Amino acid sequence: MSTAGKVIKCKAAVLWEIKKPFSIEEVEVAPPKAHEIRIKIVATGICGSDDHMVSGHFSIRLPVIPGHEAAGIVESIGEGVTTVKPGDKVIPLFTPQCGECRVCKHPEANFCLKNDLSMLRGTMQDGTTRFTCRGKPISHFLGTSTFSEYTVVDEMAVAKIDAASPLEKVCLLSCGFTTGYGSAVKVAKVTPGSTCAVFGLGGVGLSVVMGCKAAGAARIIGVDINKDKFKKAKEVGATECISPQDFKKPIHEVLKEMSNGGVDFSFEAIGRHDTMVAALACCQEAYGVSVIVGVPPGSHNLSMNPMLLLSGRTWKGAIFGGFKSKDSVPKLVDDFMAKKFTLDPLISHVLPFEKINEGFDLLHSGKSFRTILTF
Ligand code: CND
Ligand code: ZN
Ligand code: ZN
Repeated sequence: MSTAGKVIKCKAAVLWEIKKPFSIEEVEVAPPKAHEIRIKIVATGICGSDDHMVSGHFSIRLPVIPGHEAAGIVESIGEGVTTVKPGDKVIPLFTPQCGECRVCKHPEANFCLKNDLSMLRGTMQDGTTRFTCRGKPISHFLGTSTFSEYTVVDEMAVAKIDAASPLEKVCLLSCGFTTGYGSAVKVAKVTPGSTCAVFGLGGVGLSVVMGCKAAGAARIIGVDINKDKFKKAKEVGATECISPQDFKKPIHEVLKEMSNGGVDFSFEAIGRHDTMVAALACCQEAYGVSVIVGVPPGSHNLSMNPMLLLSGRTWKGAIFGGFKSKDSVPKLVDDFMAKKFTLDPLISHVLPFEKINEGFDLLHSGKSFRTILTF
């Protein structure tokens, strides 16, 4: 029996209070309105940004259904949807591509003005929600809310992908891999023979390492306080790994010494102010490029010495690896299917969706790179 046009009751992980475990609830998911799509989520990854939601760094109204890294199958479409049909394999996009705003029309930029990361409204584009639970409306997360068996997304935030793609792997192209890889190849534009430093070797940082390697970097220095991350980082391309805790000197000085005066490219994939400044300071003072990938805590300001930039360094940041989402994700899936890169090293754990809290425990204890939850 078709579910199109009807409310679907299904399970979802609802965050009722910050810093508390998720509760698996039965939620009601309303049918998609015009230009919206309802998706059956097949697999969803746990990203550091979902954890920022749990820790209270995103001021989205609670209760909320987080999750922004997933892949699934279109269940039904709203009026006027033309780019997908029921049964299509799709990836939800936490950075949409409306195609019409000045950012979408800019040849390089990708942070579409219709994104929900700036305003954190926690709603669909029309300002309302499609989820209810125990009679209460539930907020959306970055327009995706993939910690639910079914979710509703705007058409501008969905990419149709190859029907043969394995959803439990390509879900990583919905955030972690794309964000890290693009930060290296597209945002920093890492050059062959260069030296790179990557701060943070979680799922995003490992993907930065993979991007640096693909771009032909000669040296890739991984930096993490958890040495258990080093083996995997070396497997995917890091040539050396160091822990700041093993040195008396500040880590940026250690890296400058290791690289004869500063690395060519540095990346912060942790989300801390001190490491963002250290990553900036460790790159070569006249031409080094440093990219902020990690999401900082809340909306606090950081202080830095402007001399770090006056000498010639470039400091950048990017969401979703600088990729225009709806255009790029299908191509990245094609590249994955053509074996141009692999996602297996990123997947450390696969758990049934109901074990989502265990997945977050693995992230907190530093044991996982990416945990994929399957429905
Ligand atoms: P994850 O928690 O897996 O990795 C973080 C890594 O940093 C871990 O290996 C830690 O051991 C390490 N670390 C923590 N503190 C320090 C420190 N002081 N010095 C050195 N290493 C440290 O997270 P993830 O890889 O999923 O995400 C990383 C960041 O990327 C996080 O801030 C997340 O919010 C952000 C991100 C950004 C974007 C984007 O579009 N820019 C998209 N998704 C996630
Ligand atoms: Zn746009
Ligand atoms: Zn993410």
